[in-house]
Amino acid sequence: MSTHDTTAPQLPGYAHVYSGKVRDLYAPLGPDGEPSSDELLLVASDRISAYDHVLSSVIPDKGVLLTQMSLWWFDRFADLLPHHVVSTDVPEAVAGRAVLVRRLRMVPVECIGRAYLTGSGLAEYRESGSVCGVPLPAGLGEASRLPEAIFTPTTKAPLGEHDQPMTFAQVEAEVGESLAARLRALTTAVLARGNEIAADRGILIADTKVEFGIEDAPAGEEPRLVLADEVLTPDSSRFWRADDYEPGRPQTSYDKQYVRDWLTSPESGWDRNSGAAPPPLPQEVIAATRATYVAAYEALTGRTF
Ligand code: Q0Z
Repeated sequence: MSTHDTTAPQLPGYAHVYSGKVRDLYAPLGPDGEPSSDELLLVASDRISAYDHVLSSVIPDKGVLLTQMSLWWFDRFADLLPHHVVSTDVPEAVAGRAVLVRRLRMVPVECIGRAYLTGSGLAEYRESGSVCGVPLPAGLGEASRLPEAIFTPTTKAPLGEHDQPMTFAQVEAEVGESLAARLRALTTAVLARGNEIAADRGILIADTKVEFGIEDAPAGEEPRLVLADEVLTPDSSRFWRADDYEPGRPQTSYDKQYVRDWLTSPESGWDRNSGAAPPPLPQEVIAATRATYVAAYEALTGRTF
């Protein structure tokens, strides 16, 4: 099994549209040879990123594990809102790690929910006592659990640039009051329910990014929101181990801790601040990291991979 091919595959019958850090987007070709304008093929690769770099090593089965996790979550939110998946019948080369989806108009806001305080949210709280305009109680610190899940949206910056925090009023100005209120309610509901389900299975979900598509409704009705992209995976969320949770200090990452620890160890010979590409990962780091994705998938779904 190769652990080094990080390029987007050519897929007969599909036109490559776009590649993100770890996922690739294609448009199915119609009988006329033209790309479809109403469907997309979303492919999760085995690529992994760390410290803002896509690594030259891949994690075998990561794409399948994250895709199957998203599909499992979509079913758990079926009573809240529809999702974008049309079919899991995809080319053999991407079996299990691709979904055919409805092409939607994407909400132009990063919908972030937070259940625990860390990262940029914690930094903002320490400066102002609030995050994205949401006032929080005094005395919170690293990894504190919030009284309830909050909505902390950011701008969608182009690839490579950093997203900026938005207040709720800015989201309202961007998408309208009604849609903004629904985005907030749905983002916090997805995270709150995600944590209710995951807590029984030993996982805490500190925060998450939820992507919504918009579907036009008949005249006079509100446009419909559709759960799109991936949902509550370790790539879109911070997963922590409930067993090791200890507020007051940074928590270890459920999935990427071995990668980060090795990259920042003297053994890697890599300087995070040098701008140089990180070196390939040793086999044992790849295997240990793969095992964390398998463990998260199995703990959540109760299935054996
Ligand atoms: C998702 C992304 C990438 C995978 C656009 N249902 C949809 N309709 C329209 N657009 C999207 C979706 Cl999911 C969409 N992304 C993010 C980028 C690979 C997903 F390169 N961008």
